[in-house]
Amino acid sequence: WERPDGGPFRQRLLVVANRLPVSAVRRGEETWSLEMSSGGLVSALLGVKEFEARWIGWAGVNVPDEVGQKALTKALAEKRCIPVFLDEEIVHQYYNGYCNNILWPLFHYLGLPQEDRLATTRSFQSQFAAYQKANQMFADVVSEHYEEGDVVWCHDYHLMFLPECLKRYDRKMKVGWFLHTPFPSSEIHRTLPSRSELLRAVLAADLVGFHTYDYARHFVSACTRILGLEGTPEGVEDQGRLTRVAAFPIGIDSDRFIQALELPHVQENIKELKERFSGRKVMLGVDRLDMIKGIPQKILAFEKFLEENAYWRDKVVLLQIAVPTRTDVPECRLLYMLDFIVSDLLFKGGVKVLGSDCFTYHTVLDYINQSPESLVHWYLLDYQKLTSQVHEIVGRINGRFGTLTAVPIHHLDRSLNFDALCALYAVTDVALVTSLRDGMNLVSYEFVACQDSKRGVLILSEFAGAAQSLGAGAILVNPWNITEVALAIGQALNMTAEEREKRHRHNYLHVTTHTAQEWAETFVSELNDTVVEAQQRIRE
Ligand code: ADQ
Repeated sequence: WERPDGGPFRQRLLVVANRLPVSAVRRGEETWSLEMSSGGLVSALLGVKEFEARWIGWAGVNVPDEVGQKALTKALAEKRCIPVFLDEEIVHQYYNGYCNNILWPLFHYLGLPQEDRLATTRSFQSQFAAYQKANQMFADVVSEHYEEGDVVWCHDYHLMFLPECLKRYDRKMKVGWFLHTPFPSSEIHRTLPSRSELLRAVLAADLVGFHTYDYARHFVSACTRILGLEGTPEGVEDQGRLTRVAAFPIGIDSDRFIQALELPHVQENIKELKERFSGRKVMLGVDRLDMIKGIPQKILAFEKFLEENAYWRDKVVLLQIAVPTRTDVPECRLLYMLDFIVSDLLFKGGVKVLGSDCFTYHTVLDYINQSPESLVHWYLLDYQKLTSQVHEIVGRINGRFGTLTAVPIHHLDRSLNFDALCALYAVTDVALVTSLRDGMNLVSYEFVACQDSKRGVLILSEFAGAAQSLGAGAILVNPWNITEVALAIGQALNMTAEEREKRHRHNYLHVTTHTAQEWAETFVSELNDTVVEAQQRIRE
């Protein structure tokens, strides 16, 4: 492995995440087209100059045939990516099931499957087994490519078992694990049936990282309360072996945003947006359409603000950009299954009217539980419910406060390209980030990076990790309290230029100095140091 400038790299780094940073589309039996995605993790690692990084992960497609697998492996190698091939059944049980239906809601304080999701609780064991199996499949691929001295960095809640699998393969492997979501209070974690196994598996890592000190503290408490281990200021100790636990708050590649604003077509776009919304203050929400992002609550707070502030009704517009998420199981497949289930119920006379109220989940659920189609997961329904709920609220508010020429809310169910996103951030007066829980929330960072000429106001949920870094410059809110958020909107719109300047300076300094590259460098060098210290301790 060599650097593009010909010099030697300090070290090889194997980054293991559930998804590779590329989308793969099959064009022929042996032909694949690949597109690199540009998430925070990708740009963070691109900026890490000292390490030669390889990605290991699932390409997001089912490739059952050997010819296709070989061709995809070859194409991915050019992008420094190594695929893990997961079949459909494993993806359903491990990814849709255990990761997204159990761990994701639990880690965001939405609890374990509730009453109308009991079917998933019953299939918990098989999902957990699939989770362990999938983690072992990732470990097998890592071990094929691992060379002594490599650093292996595992990412996120999908791969909590990976550190244990890797250490079983080679005890001397340098293994770090980082969680991108919150780690919940130990009182929440202890409700998880597989609570101990997961904690022990993570503790096999040398270094365990979180976005905030709170999450790190919660993890240590879970280990002390649930496993009875000893928590120290350094981490968790088990029979003389220390697993280091620490906070590594992620950042963004702020220069990329700042430089994009200088591009002529972005400047042109900014000009168009300013003309389009002239005479109105622009409020912006950019989120993946996910339960944790608090989109309905945000829109209801905006409605309350309009209700109580008639003066602002024709002077403010909310742009809500919500990119659909977790669409890995095609909607048509889900609809087909539901159609199949409902027709069968109708046939049996189980459901009389198919209105939303009469379409009782309990009845359908019992059916699903006995049916071979039980792979339908309720979280998918939750995501669909969320989409229609948001559409309904937006429609109502626009009907209520809109005029023939303007509506108060523009809601888009789609993703924007990077340049368009930067232009939007730059013309925004008030950004609304009202996540109900969020590991960090990079949208708040991106907004701040693009605001150096406008000095807009950030309204930020106190339940986003970013509240700990941008709290002093933002207006912090409890997103569940719609009245409080409505008041914050008024405060932001009426804020003096002097106050905005002061708050913006604080946040801008933070965002431009605590970058994604710095985050990645710090984690990897801390991991190296941790391993060296552990070896010294053993020698002593
Ligand atoms: P996410 O939940 O995806 O990440 P976030 O940190 O806000 O949340 O990052 C979202 C990214 O997607 C941002 O870069 C944003 O620009 C982009 N994005 C969102 N909606 C978009 C849209 N409509 N169009 C275009 N781009 C859009 C998880 C955790 C977070 C944590 C990150 C990183 O849930 O809490 O901050 O990982 O660790």
